[in-house]
Amino acid sequence: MKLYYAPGTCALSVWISLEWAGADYEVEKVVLGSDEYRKINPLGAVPALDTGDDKIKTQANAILQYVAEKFPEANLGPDDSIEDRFLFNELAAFITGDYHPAFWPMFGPDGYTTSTDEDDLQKAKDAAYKKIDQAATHLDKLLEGKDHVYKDKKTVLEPYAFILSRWLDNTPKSWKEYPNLKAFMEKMAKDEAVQKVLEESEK
Ligand SMILES: N[C@@H](CCC(=O)N[C@@H](CS)C(=O)NCC(=O)O)C(=O)O
Repeated sequence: MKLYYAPGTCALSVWISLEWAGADYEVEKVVLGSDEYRKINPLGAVPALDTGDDKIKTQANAILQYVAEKFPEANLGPDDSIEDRFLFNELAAFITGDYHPAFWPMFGPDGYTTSTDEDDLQKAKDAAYKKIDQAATHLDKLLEGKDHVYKDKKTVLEPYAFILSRWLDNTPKSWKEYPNLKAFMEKMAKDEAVQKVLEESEK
């Protein structure tokens, strides 16, 4: 399979998950939103995963859950009961539906106001910082007294939360200021696959 990525993006969470899963894969760096990449993913966004069939897979949450299911021996998905699967889906929906979009006006404030005035663009970013802090505070609470995002096990949700939380360094409040998140980030930073992906993705 082939993962399309760009440095620093949420696609790195899929890359780390593929490493954790022991998958046979390759990666290709793309230019977000470029005409060439839109031939792969018409939305111009990463991640996209080519699994060899005629439909390229997109959407981080869906791809991460696909990786977990494709490599069951790596045990990176939810436990079996309906309550366990609900909890996993609830966390995944929070990361993909609340946490990730909170950052969008920070990265692209011009998508959130029709004004081109610098002050207005800054206001869009400032509004984002508030939403980001709310979501990061929620994640910090979820991690209270825990080493993992989901229950007491390593899952694909961890690289997802980790990669997005690195973006907090572009806000007025670093991840270091959320105590439980800080411990989680420091744990993840020691992981060999995480280190490998961060290094290779910057080449
Ligand atoms: N809904 C998509 C959003 C993906 C997304 O926003 N990816 C960012 C990088 S983290 C991106 O490619 N942005 C560039 C763009 O949308 O043009 C998903 O969850 O996979």
